[in-house]
Amino acid sequence: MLKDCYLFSLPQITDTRGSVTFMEGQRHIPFDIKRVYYLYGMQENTQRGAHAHKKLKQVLIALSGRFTVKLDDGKEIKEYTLSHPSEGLYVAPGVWRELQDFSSHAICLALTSELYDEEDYFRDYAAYRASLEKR
Ligand code: T46
Repeated sequence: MLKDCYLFSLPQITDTRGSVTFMEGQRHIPFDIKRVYYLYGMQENTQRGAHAHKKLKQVLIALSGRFTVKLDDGKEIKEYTLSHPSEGLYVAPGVWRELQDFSSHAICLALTSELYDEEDYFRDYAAYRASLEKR
């Protein structure tokens, strides 16, 4: 839930040529990475996400630009602004997420613990809240 979500720093090695950031599953990323996807081409007032996952763990990284991730576990709401490619946000299963306030040229990289499975999504907020009450 929300208390399990956190921002963290990835390695960054910088020299006169620029910087490199790298990540390995189970070392820098707290799971084996099964899937990678990225979101791009968002207009400034677009919202993405607006769902929760039952099992999926993921790390979000702003490869370029800036955006806000709003997390909600039914008890608490927290907002994180991602704006640096060496910073990751771990999003635990069972947390509703909304991505918004995209700057121009924002790219959101996502590393996930599971392959894509539509059955893993709560895309309806009322159904998500109802599932929390059954826990
Ligand atoms: C998340 C947020 C941050 C696939 O077929 N495979 C994939 O791996 C993904 C990510 C999407 N799709 C299909 C499913 C939909 O037909 O692409 C279409 C758009 O996906 P969606 O509406 O889920 O996109 P977002 O940006 O709202 O959500 C995505 C992830 O799905 C989600 O896990 O946490 O980014």
